[in-house]
Amino acid sequence: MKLLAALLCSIPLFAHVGSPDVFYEGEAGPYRLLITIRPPEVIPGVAQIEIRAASSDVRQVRIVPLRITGPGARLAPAPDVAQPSKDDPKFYTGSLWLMNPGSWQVRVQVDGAQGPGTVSVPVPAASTRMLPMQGVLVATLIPLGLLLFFGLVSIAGAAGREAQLEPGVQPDAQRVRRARITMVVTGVLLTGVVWLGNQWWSSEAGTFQDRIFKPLRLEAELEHGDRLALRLNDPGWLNRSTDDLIPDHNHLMHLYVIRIPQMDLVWHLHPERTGDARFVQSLPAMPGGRYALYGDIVHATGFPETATAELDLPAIAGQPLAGDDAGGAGRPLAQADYNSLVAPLSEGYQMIWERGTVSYRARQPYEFRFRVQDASGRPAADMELYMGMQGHAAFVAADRTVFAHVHPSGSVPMAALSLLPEANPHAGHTMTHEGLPAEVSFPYGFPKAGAYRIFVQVKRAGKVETGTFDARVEN
Ligand SMILES: [Cu+2]
Repeated sequence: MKLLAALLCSIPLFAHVGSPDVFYEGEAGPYRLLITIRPPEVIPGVAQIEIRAASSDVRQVRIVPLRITGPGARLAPAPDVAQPSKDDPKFYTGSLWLMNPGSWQVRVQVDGAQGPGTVSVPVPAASTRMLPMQGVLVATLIPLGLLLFFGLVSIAGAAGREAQLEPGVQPDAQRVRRARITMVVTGVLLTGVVWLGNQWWSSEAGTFQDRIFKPLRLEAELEHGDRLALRLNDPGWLNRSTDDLIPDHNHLMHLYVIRIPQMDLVWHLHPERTGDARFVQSLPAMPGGRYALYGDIVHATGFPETATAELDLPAIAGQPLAGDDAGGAGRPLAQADYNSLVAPLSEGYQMIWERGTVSYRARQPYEFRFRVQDASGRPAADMELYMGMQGHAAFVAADRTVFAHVHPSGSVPMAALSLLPEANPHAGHTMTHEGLPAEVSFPYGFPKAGAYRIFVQVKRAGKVETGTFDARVEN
């Protein structure tokens, strides 16, 4: 029963919501790579790695898993050689065992015409479900078990009845009776053994159940009119704590607030920590309604989590948005336009989705490219960095089973990357505002088919702008 319950609540939830695959785009020395890592659902398990090189001068790609922190971070095992694809020489694949839950990195070492290059991609690993026993195995093992059980009972009976007889002699009534007693006793003993085995199995399953990832819960409540009080509630998972958070582009929590079910209003806020696991956020002016909250945090190990909540709010007079906080709007989901590639921004500016003719399929990595132009179609000249980045994007499934906060370097949190300074010398490198392009791109892949909303945030002329787009994804 426990096993069934574990199967039913088997949506992977850590590091974003329902979007476990890791997408990273960046440089390994002189080589630009798009890396996709699909962590296993069960740890220990095998992660699938896909690497696409932008240039064709890559000769060999080697991959190796390491812990992000602790002694394991320095003791690299021998790397595996990733296999180049037969059809596409720029595409490499490999698989790696992740032996323990927690914060891992996949180190990618590239060799090619321009010399060596290395990059490390953080990968959170956690068992998100218990694997069921395969049907074929059950169908094979149960008859075999029954055969053994009754085989042993009948062997015991035959031994009691005929073992001491000369060949050809019929057993007398006493021997037959003794044989029946032996069979009953054997049956009882074997039942006991099977029961003990089942106890052992259940206890092992229980231990494993404790290791299954349990997401942080977010408790949210409105106080003093427009102050949102948040608390991270740890249901207990391994040795996780809530007092080890590290800042991700200067904020301990990135909170998306989305009006539901229409997803027509979105805010990207940064609550202040007031104590262990406690945060507060002054809310901006908001209409009354139901809101979904997605709070991104990163632990000191580099392990990211998204704590979620939903709550009903009354109309809020609110405070003006300050600092890095920003808000945006889009059309209600009921009027979602899956062909629209233009989102209006302020002052007549527009955000253009350079989508091309691609039709999206689940579990494929794509480059999502957006361009900002002025009213006359010229590229925006006054783009700025928003929290050190050219842009921030949130991919949200219309049914809210998926939420992913993605940056131009991918779905990996910057805070986790900054824990790997030697392997990622450029990750902490802040770009300047000068000559920032009017274009931003995000590597990401939808985890499953369905309707999605994409909120893209960029900063222009001192103001954060939000472009809202819709995408339909096929299997
Ligand atoms: Cu962001």
